[in-house]
Amino acid sequence: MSHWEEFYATHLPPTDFEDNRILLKEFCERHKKAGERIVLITSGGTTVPLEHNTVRFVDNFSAGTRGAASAEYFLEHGYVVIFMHRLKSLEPFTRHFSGQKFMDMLELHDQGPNTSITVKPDSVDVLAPVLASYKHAQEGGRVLYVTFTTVSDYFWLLRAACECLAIFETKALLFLAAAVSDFYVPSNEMPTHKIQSGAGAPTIQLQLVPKLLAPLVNLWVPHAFVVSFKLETDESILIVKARDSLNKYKHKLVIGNMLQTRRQKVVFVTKDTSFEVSLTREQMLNGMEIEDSIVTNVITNHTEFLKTHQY
Ligand code: PAZ
Repeated sequence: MSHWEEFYATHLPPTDFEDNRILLKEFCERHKKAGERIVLITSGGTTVPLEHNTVRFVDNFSAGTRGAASAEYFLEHGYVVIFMHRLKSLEPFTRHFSGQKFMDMLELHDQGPNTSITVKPDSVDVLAPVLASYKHAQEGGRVLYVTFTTVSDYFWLLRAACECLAIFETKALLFLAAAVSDFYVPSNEMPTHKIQSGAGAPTIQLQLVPKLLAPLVNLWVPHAFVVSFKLETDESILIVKARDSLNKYKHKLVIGNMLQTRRQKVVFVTKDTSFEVSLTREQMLNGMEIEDSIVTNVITNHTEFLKTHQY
């Protein structure tokens, strides 16, 4: 049994798995009939529980900005979107109004029984286009939201999504932006209950998470256009690691980024080329998002691929 098969054999699916599988199947079949292009976006970080009744877990930094912003740009370009994200991470559209930002857009007219709330005039310009795009996506059923929390949930959901996406063949694009843990505590080595401090500091042995890109590219969606992301903190190894990944898994594109500069620049790495996509200081000050350029470039690559790989 391979490492990834062993993982599925020893980890139960999440409780909402069957419901999500039905949603994914229905969504894919409906849009396949309409002849659409589809993108699966994974977004946000996975957790690694330390106990079955989880009180504590290992987590990572990802807020899901990349995935949520990219989903909006893919919708703008006419793709239908499966947005597979970490529960409570950023989502397309609502990300613009998270936290206090939303409250600050509103005005309260406190007039006793006739109290009303309006959107401040200068916020209408921000709210209106986002609301219009949200309504278009929602009313056309163009986006499906499915969530994961743990690395094991992620594994189950990713395979199920791929199995449904396979019918799109080359028209399916996978945009794997989630920050998936590389290490975990296997289910059979995890204590059932909260780790007690009375026994002293625990020694926790993490193991390597199997790499799902191998079965994904070779077995689950062999005709799809697969894009993975690679995050590093040491710039000197970024392109080398991205190329290694391409050589190993034979997918189409790796987008490399550095933790510190990921909002300003990324590097597109293909089998034979690498080029930087970046924002100027002025573009950043004007509120432009790098995901706009990332998605435009990815779609150009997908379109080129479709010209030569259409069945
Ligand atoms: O979620 P976010 O916008 O804060 O960060 C995005 C990102 C850095 C997680 C993504 O661009 C990425 O590189 N994902 C893959 C990480 C990795 O497994 O190397």
